[in-house]
Amino acid sequence: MRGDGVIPGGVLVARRVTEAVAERARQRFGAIITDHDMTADEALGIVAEKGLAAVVTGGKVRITAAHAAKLPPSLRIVANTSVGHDHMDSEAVKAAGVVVTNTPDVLTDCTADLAFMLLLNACRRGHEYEAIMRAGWRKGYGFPDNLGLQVSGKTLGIVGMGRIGQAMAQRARGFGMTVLYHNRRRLPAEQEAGAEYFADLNEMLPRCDILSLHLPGGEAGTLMTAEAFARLPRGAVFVNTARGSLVDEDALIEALKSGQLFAAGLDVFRREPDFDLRFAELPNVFLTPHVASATVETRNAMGFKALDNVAAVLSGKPPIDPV
Ligand code: 8YV
Repeated sequence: MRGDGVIPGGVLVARRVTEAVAERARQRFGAIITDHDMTADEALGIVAEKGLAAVVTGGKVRITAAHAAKLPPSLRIVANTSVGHDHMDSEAVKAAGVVVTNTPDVLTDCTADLAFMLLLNACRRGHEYEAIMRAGWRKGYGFPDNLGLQVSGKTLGIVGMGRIGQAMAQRARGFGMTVLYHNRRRLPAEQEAGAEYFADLNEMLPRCDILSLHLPGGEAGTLMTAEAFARLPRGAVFVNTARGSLVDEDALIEALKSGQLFAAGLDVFRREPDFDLRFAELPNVFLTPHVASATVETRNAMGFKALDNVAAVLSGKPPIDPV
């Protein structure tokens, strides 16, 4: 640090991270570690004040085009600790000559694991059964009561067959499921692994017993409209670990109330954390608070990957995970 407090090449960790990630940031960069999730104004203010070169960010550091127009001249990289970066205007920041990176791959398995947990709980009424037990059970249920839907052998439609979509397909094959997918482009046969490709989502929807979203938010806009939900077979199940922005939540709630959907498993919402409380009133929805990547192993790996990108850029190398 210079006498005037400037830290040339310095690093700011602008979101709360695990102790292992904080320790590595201190060791490698002598980084400034925040004790609270910063806003973009706060983080960029510190970068400017201290002449820092890198900021490690998360979903709450919503860097906009307005911020990108006046980024601190010392800043060289914005390293997200997430694979999604729809919380910031990455194109504007890149256009300002600053590298933007994310953390693909390291969260693929945990996200697919949680997506499958949502799928199983939605089909097998996990929330309702759990509520019955926590209320003491005490009332026996008869042979035809409280029945769920079988998962094994059903047809799963995957929207977005990237790393996480393919990991979801792999888990579905373990359950003897037929896998269909819609994607911007068809995958090579070895990656398809027998999954059936649909260039047109509307052609795939009527074939899906269960539909799961695995595409980035942002450019796709609101994909799951009332029309899209209506194209699913009556009694289908819907799963979302991608982004709430992909879904018309009024249409989803209506489909769940009308029985068009048997159930849904949701980890992401249009507004977070102040999600639409109408979901909490529905018995046939299994809900989690955007925790698909929330495991010790994965959150450490996401943080370490962000720091690896910082190290690469600050040592004049190309970023490892440029967006
Ligand atoms: C993050 C995610 O935990 O990586 C992503 O895109 O949605 C999650 O893994 C979330 O963005 C919070 O940072």
